[in-house]
Amino acid sequence: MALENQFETEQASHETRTAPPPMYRVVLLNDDFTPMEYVILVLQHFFMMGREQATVVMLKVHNEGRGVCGIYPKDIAATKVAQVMEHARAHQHPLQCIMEVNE
Ligand code: NFA
Repeated sequence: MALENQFETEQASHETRTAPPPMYRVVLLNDDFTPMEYVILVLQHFFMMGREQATVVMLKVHNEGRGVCGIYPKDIAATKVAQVMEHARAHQHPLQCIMEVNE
């Protein structure tokens, strides 16, 4: 079926389109103990940032309490959170990483 005919067919049959699935923000939270250098390395490693962007995000978390690392489909966001939390745990840093729906 041609794409431009789908709307008419949906209207006539009282079908509705499903919304695209929501995206999720991965957010880092500030604490008083995790070293700044460690946070920069985490952002570079797990979020594919260069050193300069990673430093900007780290300082935003440090100064404002939280900062967005990236926005992803749900399963990818959940994997990033789990990877960061496990890495921080293994290195005995209290760094917290969460995900939240982006709307
Ligand atoms: N606030 C931490 C410090 O002063 C640095 C930090 C930044 C921690 C971002 C967590 C997240 N060492």
